[in-house]
Amino acid sequence: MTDLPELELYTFWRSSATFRVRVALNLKQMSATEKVINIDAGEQRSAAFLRINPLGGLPTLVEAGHPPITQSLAILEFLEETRPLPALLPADRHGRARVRSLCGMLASDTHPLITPRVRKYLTTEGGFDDAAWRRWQTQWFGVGLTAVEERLACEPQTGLFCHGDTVGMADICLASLVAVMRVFKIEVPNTPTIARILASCSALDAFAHAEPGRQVGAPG
Ligand SMILES: N[C@@H](CCC(=O)N[C@@H](CS)C(=O)NCC(=O)O)C(=O)O
Repeated sequence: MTDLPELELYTFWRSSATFRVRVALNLKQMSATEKVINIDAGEQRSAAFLRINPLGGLPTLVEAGHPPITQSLAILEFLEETRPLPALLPADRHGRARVRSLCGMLASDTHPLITPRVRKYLTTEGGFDDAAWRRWQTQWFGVGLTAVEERLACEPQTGLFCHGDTVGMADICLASLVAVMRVFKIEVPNTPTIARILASCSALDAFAHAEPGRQVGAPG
């Protein structure tokens, strides 16, 4: 792969946003050297990592000689432009808008509510105990997935995957949310279209190899 840039990916095994990038790299047969930032040990708040990603979030992708790229959706778009095939976005602009909209519902509106920094704030400043945090996670994962299910179930563009019969960015975002729900043992609401699409995703090596439990640092 001499035509491809040398990449480093800052990761943590159970990071949902990092899962997205791993799947995209796998689908595009690209590779990145992983650098583990241990969220459980608070390494994302270290001065060294905050210089790379001032919000202290994973993932971050670095191409030698260029500024770090933060935000998983920006990274997915960067990978798409770096290696266009297989395409993770549809060819038509309405299709691309739909896929980006589904990605936004999952990665921008749902996932941020359950990140470690939100947990830290709610448990130290907001009076949340473990049970309250669990209810919070269940609530916001549930709201996000139910809304996405409503769209996927009734929009004609839905196919074997979120958009047509080809795997793409919306599937990656969908699978990333459910992967972390499984890690935290959060019950997935009854969402049959999502369940069917996730079964198609899980059958692909690109998704299977990105599973949190298979990453460096995952509990045995
Ligand atoms: N919107 C960001 C989310 C980044 C993010 O919050 N990542 C989580 C892991 S999935 C994280 O590193 N959290 C650290 C913290 O909240 O302290 C993205 O899509 O990259």
